[in-house]
Amino acid sequence: MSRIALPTTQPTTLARDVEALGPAETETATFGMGCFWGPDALFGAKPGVVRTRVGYAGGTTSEPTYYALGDHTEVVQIEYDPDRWTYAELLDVVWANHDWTRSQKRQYRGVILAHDERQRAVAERSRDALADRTGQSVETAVESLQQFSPAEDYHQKYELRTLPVVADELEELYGDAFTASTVAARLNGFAAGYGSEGQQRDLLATLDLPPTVLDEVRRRL
Ligand code: MHO
Repeated sequence: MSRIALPTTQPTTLARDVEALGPAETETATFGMGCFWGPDALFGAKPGVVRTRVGYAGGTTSEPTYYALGDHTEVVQIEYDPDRWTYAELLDVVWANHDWTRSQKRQYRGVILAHDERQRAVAERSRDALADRTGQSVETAVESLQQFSPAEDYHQKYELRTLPVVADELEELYGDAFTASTVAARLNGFAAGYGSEGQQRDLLATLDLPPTVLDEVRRRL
């Protein structure tokens, strides 16, 4: 399954961003956990998560969009450092952050979309262990990922867009690479209230952004 594609021409800020925050090898995971804005921010704030994006998957219709979703589901796709996260640990975050006891309408259903047989086996084990531990039936599905369609730009890093001064500046700096930026993923998470104060302070100290933008982030965190 393909990685989250980085544009071939990378602005210098992105190169620095990847160097500072990205490992050489990453793995990819895809989860449906309700409206995709929330998990984009939840995972984006976590150290060891290198990139996030939201999109539509889990269905069969071609070229889904927000208003023509077909049988797809809103999902978050994350690229993570396998030295810092196991897939099973990511699944623990998934279970803890959506209601897996209830079946939802298809747009918002809980679904773990495995990228390969190994992920699928780990997900099935994790699901079965959860059911055993709690005595409840797990409504969240485990399936194999067939296709992923990125959502419209205005859904990407949605929480960060509530800080337009910051989102606009980053979009200008990063261009097409905005969604794939680790910095945008982190700030999106921070904007939603995720991440410790120390983590927020440390990241902000490394960013080569205009003082007006940094002030705006600090004011709003
Ligand atoms: N319609 C809901 C969820 C949006 S999510 C991208 C809202 O406006 O909050 O489906």
